[in-house]
Amino acid sequence: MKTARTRVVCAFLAAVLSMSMPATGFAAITPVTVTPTNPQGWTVVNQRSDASVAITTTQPRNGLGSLQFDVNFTTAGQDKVDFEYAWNPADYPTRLLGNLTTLAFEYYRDSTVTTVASHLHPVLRIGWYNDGGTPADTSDDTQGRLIYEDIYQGIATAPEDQWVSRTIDPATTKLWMYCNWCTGGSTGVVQNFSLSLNDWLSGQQSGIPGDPVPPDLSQGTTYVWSVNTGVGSGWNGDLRMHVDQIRLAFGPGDDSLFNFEPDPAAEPRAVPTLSPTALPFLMVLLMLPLLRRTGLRQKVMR
Ligand SMILES: [Ca+2]
Ligand SMILES: [Ca+2]
Repeated sequence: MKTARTRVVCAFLAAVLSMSMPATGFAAITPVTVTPTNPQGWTVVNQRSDASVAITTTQPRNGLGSLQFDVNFTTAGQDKVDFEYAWNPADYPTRLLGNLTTLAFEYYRDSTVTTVASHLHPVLRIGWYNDGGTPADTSDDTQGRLIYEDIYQGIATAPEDQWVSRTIDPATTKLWMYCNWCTGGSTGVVQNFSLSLNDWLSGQQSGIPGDPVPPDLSQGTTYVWSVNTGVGSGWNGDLRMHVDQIRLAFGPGDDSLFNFEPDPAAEPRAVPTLSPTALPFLMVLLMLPLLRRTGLRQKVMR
């Protein structure tokens, strides 16, 4: 037969064990954890002297960390840095622009540091590469980026001091194009800010006279070779902004959610918390010695 104290201990242990049970339900996909020592292919690119980017614990999202961009502005044009995951298109032949099913990210704009224009936030870019329909001939190949920004969706002010989730809809979300090497070797912005991904894929598009001429992306094969997020240049002010939860999918078989986190060694040990139901049992346990001593003293004083 159990004593009263045994029953209390058993109840307390049951309460503690119930707190350690995993939560029910599963995420749709398992995130890829990107850390400073295991960056999973991500790296700093296009960094200029006023800007930095690192995984920090300053503004955690989905865990203990996120990607943190800082600009301490001193020199015009030096306020740029990107973080990028790039791959060889030959290794991922099904990562085609036309196969892109999900593109999403979350950003955070910190009002206590940021002085740049109110519409600015970390942008999201995908790198594309078109073979011109002649895989064996590189002379007609072109490449560039498609870029997401709130301002071209009619969002004039980026929210501050909160995480903002954005998902690119291929049919409706506007993406603008930068040509790294477009038709005839032309480079620069294609000034057309009203086209969706589906529009870009539908046929020949153009900017204004004098702009680089993008390829007709309905022709040949257009690979995606990178995903990239970054700040600047030309923003001309200080900033602190964060990014986390970048998701890139080419159908259900190639679906990645990148979660930026500190190295495991930097993670504090989890401190178990007590549920309201367990607290009374713990208090009884802790007070048992005191109760016994108090009872003994009362006996002596009688
Ligand atoms: Ca070619
Ligand atoms: Ca995170």
